[in-house]
Amino acid sequence: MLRPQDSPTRERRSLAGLWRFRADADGTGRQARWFAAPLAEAIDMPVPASYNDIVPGRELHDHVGDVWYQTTARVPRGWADQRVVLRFDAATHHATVWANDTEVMSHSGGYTPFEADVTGLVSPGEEVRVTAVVDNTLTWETIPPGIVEDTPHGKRQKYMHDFFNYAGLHRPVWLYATPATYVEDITVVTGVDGDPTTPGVTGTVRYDVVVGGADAGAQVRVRLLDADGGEVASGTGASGELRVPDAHLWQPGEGYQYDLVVEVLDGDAVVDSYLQKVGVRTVEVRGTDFLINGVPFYFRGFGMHEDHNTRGKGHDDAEMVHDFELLRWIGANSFRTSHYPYSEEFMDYADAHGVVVIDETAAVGMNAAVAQVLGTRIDKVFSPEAVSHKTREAHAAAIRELIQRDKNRPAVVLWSISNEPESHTPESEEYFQPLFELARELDPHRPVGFVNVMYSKADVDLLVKYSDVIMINRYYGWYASSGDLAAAEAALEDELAQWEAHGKPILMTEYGADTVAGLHDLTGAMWSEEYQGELLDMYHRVFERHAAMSGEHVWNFADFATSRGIVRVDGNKKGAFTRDRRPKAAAHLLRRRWTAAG
Ligand code: GCB
Repeated sequence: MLRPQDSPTRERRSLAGLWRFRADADGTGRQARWFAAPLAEAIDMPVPASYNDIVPGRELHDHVGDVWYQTTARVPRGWADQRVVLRFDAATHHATVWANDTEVMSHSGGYTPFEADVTGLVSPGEEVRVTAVVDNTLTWETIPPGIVEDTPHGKRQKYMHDFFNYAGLHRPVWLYATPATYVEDITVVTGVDGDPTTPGVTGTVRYDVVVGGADAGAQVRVRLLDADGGEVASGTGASGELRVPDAHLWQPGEGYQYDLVVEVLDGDAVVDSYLQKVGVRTVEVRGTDFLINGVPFYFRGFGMHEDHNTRGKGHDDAEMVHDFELLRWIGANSFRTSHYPYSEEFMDYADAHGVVVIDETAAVGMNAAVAQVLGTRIDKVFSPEAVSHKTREAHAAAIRELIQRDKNRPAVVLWSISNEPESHTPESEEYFQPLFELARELDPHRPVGFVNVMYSKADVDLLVKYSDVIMINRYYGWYASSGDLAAAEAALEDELAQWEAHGKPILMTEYGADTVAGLHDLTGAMWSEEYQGELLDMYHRVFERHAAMSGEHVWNFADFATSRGIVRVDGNKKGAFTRDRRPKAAAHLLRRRWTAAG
């Protein structure tokens, strides 16, 4: 699904701002048709933002079930004879949307966009009332999964992952207009002719355009412009390959992008025009090397979270640019979108600035042992009563929607289809094998993997054989060999040697220690800033002894909110930065290490 944009033939109107909002704890709003009138007893709610922390008190923070959002927007006068689309960049986790009194769409999956053609329901120059009911419930049939308990005190949401279940309209909402015949989809695949490390190499841009609407057979023209606006290649027809002599490659640290101007023609007249950014680069796994443009790439950075005070997972440009500036300051060259697809704004920024991304679905929490640590007991995760074939259908949809959304992004070099599932049982293998196949079929051009958990080590894991790279999260010195860095070092050493035997690149996708900013100790006490630094130093020492190591992503970029429980004090404290982005001592340590390397 293409992102809305302004172009010579297109316009968009943001519906960001204060919406009317009402929680619907009893779930009566649908029957009572709350969409059919101005929302009664409503409060103001900012969009985009998570609703949970906007109002003091437990009620909204812990709400389970439906909430209602409503706004009115005036459809621009100039949109007569246009196709008008209503688009939500995300609604967490399920939403049904009405334009005036008419239901126009429903969607499940909290981190990917959805849209509906509302042309027949709106009039240029008139107002349209947009209502969305958003349900934050997680069940065994959702991604991520969860369990709702009906208690005498109300519904309680349990989940098996370690970040707070922020919900609502986290990302922008748009009304946009296209001509009746329009560019519906674009797929680009880039490459180079010959050895990408040769100066002056010729780049290739394979493109496929889908035209939608009144005249789906209309003629297509494409032009590739360099960053100065000069035309470097052009073509006609819905599919083809452009050649770019002396290509300026997209590379880590330098997000050089070409503009692919895709035009739908009626004779000589341009009917629709869409600008697709294109970064020419190659990605390949060869032996234990992860190559970008033929050069071994070592991932330095973090598993992150979309997580901020007050707005929760709500997108905000200032917070986004600040987070990227902190990544730059610390010398990071990459991050993982742990544990769900991030906003398209965030991904655009990574593309534009050459920050490499491991792009992850929201399939997190399929693990009884991890659930136990976080306080939820599950007997058998991969079973008809828990993660079943129905969960897999939702998981497949999550993979499809992620790849569809991010397939053209140069920054994305690797898909992660799940974080820390149980991966040592025949049931987990049976569940995952078709999902690996699906991801490869959807994108034959990028490596695919999953993130392995410490409870499914090399001697028992059944899934790494389906992965192009080995991504592992390890907490020696924290959850295992707690506080004992000598034992932790030996165990880590031993494990890396075992993984190395697979002959694939190894990425440490998580390692770290909870650390209370300002807590200092000279006796090796856990939770202190000194311990976090000693633990990171120990890991780095071990990494340097293993040639297959292809990357280090510290857990986490910043402290973040989690559900309540006895293992978290005011959230997860493994950040190099605090939640309000102040550096802990570890941030300076990482900066020294990573800026020296890069
Ligand atoms: C993990 C998970 C991550 C947690 C982290 C922790 O393995 O992947 O979501 O937050 O450990 O701190 O426990």
